[in-house]
Amino acid sequence: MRVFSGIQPSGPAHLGNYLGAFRQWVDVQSPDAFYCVVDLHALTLEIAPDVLRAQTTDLLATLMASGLDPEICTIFIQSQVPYHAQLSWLLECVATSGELSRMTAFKEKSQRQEGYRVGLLTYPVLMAADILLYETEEVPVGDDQRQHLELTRDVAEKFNHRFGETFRLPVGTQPKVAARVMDLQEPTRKMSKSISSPLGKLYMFDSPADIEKKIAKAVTDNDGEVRFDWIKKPGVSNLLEIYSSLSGETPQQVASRYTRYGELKSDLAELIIKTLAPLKQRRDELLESPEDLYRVAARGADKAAAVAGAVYRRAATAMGLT
Ligand code: AQP
Repeated sequence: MRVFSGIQPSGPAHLGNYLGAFRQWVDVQSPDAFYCVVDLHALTLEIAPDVLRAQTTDLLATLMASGLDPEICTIFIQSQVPYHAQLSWLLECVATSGELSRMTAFKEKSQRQEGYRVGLLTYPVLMAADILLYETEEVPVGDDQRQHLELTRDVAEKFNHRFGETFRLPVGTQPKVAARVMDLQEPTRKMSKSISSPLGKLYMFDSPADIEKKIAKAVTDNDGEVRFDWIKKPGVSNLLEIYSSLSGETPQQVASRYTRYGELKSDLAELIIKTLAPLKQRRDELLESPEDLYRVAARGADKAAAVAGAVYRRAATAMGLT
């Protein structure tokens, strides 16, 4: 099964990235799986060059600390494989501005940038290129990426229809629980690296004291009942779903053990700290030798380019490029 997925180095990874994406990636890693730090996507935000480089390195270490093994799957950095940007241009000449301006992420993020960058509008096309270059069958992602996946399929279908069968149509897969981890302060919106407030997002490698503080301050409600109900109790349901994702129980089973928010929160904080501590240790060790991480990425880029190059040439030829 050919698998592709990626993460933007727009900040350190948070709990949503880990539960919604990385754990699925580890579950389906194989020689046919390609995982990518999509640094070109991060350029759509205001980001200093040295920060972008440091965050890219940090995410390579984070992915490996989360369990991705470069001896099993391919791990690489998007900008080191030029076919991503090249295919993106070809697909920009297929996608329409109407399709792109309907994307929810664009609507949200463009409001936050005065005179937003063109890349913020077109990055879902780059994402389509990322996926289609690997003849991907399955894209393990969080629930927030459904709309982008739909666009990828639409663009591929349109291309195939106009220029002949070129791209395989991928499907997205989501975990059963925690496919959309919500902001701890605004539990009706997803936890996000760039949009959530400092208390709203819980980084994978926050200190134990910060994890305790953020979970303790997580917004709940006033009725005091521990019950799983996304409509009436989004804050508590978010905590229950995170708990369930880490413990393997259902959210309802977790809820049945608690009568007070305080106890649920302190046990959840403890569970998060216990789960992430060994990953943090491994990530810190990996960051001690960044040259080894870059070697892994360079080897990954060579393997990725061999696959992506063939698909890019097929698409370019189909469109009439010589
Ligand atoms: N809150 C979330 N819950 C579950 N999964 C999530 N993912 C992101 N947020 C959540 C999944 O993590 C993978 C990598 O996402 P990304 O960082 O490349 O882009 P994003 O979805 O736009 O994530 P952020 O945190 O919101 O980043 P910014 O703020 O920079 O845009 C994807 O599989 C995603 O579904």
